[in-house]
Amino acid sequence: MEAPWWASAVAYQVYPRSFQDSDGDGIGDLGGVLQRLDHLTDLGVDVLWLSPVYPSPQADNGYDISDYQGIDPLFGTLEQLDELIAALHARGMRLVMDLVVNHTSDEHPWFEESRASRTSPKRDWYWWRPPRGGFAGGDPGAEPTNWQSFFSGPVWEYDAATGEYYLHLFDRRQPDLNWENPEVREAVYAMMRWWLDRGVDGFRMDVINMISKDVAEDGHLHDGPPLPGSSLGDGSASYLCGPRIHEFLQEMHREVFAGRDGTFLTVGEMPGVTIEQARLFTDPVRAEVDMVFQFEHVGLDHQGSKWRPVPLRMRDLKASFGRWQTGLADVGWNSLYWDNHDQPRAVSRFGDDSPEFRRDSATCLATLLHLHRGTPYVYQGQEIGMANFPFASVDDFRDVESVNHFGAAMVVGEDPAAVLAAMRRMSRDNARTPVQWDASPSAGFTTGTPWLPVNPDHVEWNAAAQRDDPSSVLAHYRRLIALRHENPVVALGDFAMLLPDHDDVYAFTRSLDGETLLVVCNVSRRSCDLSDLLPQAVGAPLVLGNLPDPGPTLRPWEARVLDLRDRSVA
Ligand code: TEU
Repeated sequence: MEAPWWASAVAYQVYPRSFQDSDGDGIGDLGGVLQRLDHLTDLGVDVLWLSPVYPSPQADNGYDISDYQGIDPLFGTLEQLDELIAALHARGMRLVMDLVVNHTSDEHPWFEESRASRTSPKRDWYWWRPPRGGFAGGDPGAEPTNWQSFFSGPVWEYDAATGEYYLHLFDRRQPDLNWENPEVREAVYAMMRWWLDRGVDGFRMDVINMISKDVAEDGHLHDGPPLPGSSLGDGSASYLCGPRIHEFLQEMHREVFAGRDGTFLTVGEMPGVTIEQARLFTDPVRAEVDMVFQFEHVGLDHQGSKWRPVPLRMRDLKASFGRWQTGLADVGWNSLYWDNHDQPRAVSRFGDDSPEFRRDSATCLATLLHLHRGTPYVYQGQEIGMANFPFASVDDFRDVESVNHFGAAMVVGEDPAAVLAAMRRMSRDNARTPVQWDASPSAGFTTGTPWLPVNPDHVEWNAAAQRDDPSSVLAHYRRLIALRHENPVVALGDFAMLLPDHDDVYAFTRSLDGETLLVVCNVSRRSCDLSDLLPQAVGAPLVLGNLPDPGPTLRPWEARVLDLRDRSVA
């Protein structure tokens, strides 16, 4: 079968709030995205994934949508979105919109109608349940199930007016839609068709593997195993890849994409998805989604909860990436990412953001990731080596996940300093500080006061300083993206992991039609002699590297892509 276009494509994620402000209100917007398109062209990316710009009360920065078919005035107008579609297409890029349909905002008219009364025609569009038997509504323990929300506390919110609870896997202001109801599904598909008719090229589907819940015929939802040290439980078995998930995605594909002219991209964001499930989701003959966003590798540096970070062991990362490469080798497709708007900055998390190694570790991590099989996603600012923010106090955080977590941790008597330390390391706000365009006081992001402070390191780390510097992180990303476009081995080659147990060196080969690339990355501060470890690497022609003058010693955070073909011929 012919390789799909996205096998050699690279996507770039824009989190509009923090990308570029065009009207001085301190919040990024569509006008700002339009101003910065040259940056994307210069990088050479193929796809822009735009995080939500729809009308929203912004309880979760737009992942709480109150109107699926509009643009929030905070971000601009529908005309500007049309302009963006046209401008991207003119530059040969595609636009992928965020599709957030596991839940809406509590201010969406659908939910307002649903909560109005128990007999509302839209009552069943959401998950309403009576208090647990023997309990009065609102009492502790009266929640219909014991599930813990992703954003702390129970997933159920009591509505005194109608005497029932509604389900929200995320914040209480993000009620879950009931996908069991065919009217809900039809409304979502109609909305998706409306966006495709406007010219968008696909969707990144937010937590799409959570839309099917395991519900008994009588409507009962099941408690999950208790979480240690909590009165709540883990409900994930009831909502991750639930019983009808494949049916729903196949139906969506049929109703929205089948028979439509054009090339589209569908990306399923799927926390907790297994390789076996991912194969099913992305097997082209099943017609569900093109690729998954999976979370295994970003779960290796914490235990149980993201707020309990532990050091990453390189062999665990290799084992995880290796399993996914092998598991989707014949069938299916994966996304490749370190960073996104929910993750701390990779150079601080997996690399080394000390002045000595920041540039080298940023380019090393980039090389490692981009040489895997899958579609790489570059998150805004990653391409200039942006790092975590030096948060001083709990008042510096804006993200609902962090703010809720701190509140919940204080209620159960955790040590504030320890909680703050974990938040500094793991908070999503690390990813959300403004993009550092230049060295000016607001980094070229805004003429006003940025909604989240600009990282003070922007005086040194910014796009303007890197644009014409061939040794910059930015220039390195440009080369990696070009390499995927030019070299079919990078896009399609078979993957083989080398040295699975080595703590400092991450190495693998990619092979296609007699050509082999050897990728060798030193993911540590220690130098390493290659002659014994990987003799085939010594003297092999360099396709791409992140340090000048490669010799027999692999320097700290050095990355090399080597061509083994010439050697086997010689
Ligand atoms: O995130 C899904 C998700 O499960 C996690 O990444 C979660 O946001 C959190 O970081 C876990 O610690 C998606 C969006 O990407 C995220 O921004 C939204 O907040 C969330 O869904 C709800 O829409």
